[in-house]
Amino acid sequence: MKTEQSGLFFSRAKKVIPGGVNSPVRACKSVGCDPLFIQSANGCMVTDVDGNSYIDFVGSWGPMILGHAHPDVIEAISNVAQRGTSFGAPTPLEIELAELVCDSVPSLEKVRFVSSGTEATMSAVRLARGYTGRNMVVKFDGCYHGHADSFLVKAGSGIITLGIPGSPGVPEDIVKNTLSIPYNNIDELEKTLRARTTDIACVIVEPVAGNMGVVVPEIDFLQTLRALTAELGIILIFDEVITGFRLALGGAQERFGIMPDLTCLGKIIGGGLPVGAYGGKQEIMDQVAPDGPVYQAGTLSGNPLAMAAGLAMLKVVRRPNFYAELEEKSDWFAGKLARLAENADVPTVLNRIGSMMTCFFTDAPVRDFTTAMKADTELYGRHFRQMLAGGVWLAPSQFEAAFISAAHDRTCMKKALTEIESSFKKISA
Ligand code: KE4
Repeated sequence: MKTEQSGLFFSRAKKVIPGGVNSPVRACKSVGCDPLFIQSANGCMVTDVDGNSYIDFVGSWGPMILGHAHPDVIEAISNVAQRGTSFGAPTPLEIELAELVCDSVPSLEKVRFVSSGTEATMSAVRLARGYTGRNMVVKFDGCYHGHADSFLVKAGSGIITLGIPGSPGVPEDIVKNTLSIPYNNIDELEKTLRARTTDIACVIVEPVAGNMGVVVPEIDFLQTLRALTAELGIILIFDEVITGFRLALGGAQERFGIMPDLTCLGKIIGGGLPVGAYGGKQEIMDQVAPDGPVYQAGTLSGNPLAMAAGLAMLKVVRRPNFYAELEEKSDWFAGKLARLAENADVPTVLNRIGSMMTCFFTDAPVRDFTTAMKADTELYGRHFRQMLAGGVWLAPSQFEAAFISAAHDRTCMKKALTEIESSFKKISA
């Protein structure tokens, strides 16, 4: 596999961009290779600058649920771009997308658009603090909510991928207000919330964790979390940046039937353009400026191109049977993968819900950060490189999710499964 052009671009990039990338996990440091630079993508395929094409299971880390370059999304962006790209003033497109998002996500009465998932979660936590007058935030080990200071405590995604404990530059004064406790541990949750009730503004949770690899909540974890936060007057924030419009039209809260007080969204709602959003009960959202005192702002919030892309994306996922068809193909693929994992010559455990999944290289169930961290990341690196050589693009980290899109068909999924079977054999040798 030729990678000369990617190599040249990487050398050039490192001269002007830290690590040669604009987001650390793209550097492929944990999987023992240099990043490939992408030229184009279409459907379930991405093509690098050396002309190599790959079946894509990263999906831009979640947004590309339709597959790449969906014609409706491209047409919507092109049409709106002809009329200008940003006005710094409200547009009808923002209302249309807000109405569609609120109509789709069960707990949303009002929503505010921002430009990233980090902005969404950061703003939701500020709102919870402003609304309750309390300062403490409870999160869960291995969950990742973006790179705002409050969240860089035992976080997932790039933080565990790079094995960094947190981050320099985050003042002790900030992190002292963040409590991180084990995911799926009801006893610890109840003990923490009851012990610090009057200090805790909110609990923020990935209702399905995607950033320590996929970890599904155990049956009563989310129900207990909702009951306890309601009883104790603590704001419950569902970080659905990954699960929103992924696990169902209404995200994890629809799939599990649990209503948070605030929801954070991102990725899919921008159709591949920079959009985040936070929303929830009108009573809470009306505390946000300019109506309320909780300040949050953004030059490009509600950007017309991003709104158009998000609208085009949501109109497709709202079509009848979209999620039923995505579930069916994901079921088929995960069933085949589970059998390969069971018969693999290497210890593997598959965690999967809907169209998101992670194959952990470990021999014990993965139910939280501690068990996820037992995975053999060196073996995952060998698997990643083997799959890349076979024309399959996986997340360059054991602690991320693989995604199936509407563009993945039986042909490409069968090819990927063949490569997976071959890789399991080769890496165990
Ligand atoms: P962004 O600021 O990256 O748009 O979103 C932050 C975020 C918030 N909440 C959840 C549950 C998330 O998964 C993310 C970002 N996800 C990672 C990958 N899992 C983004 C990839 C990257 O950092 O490059």
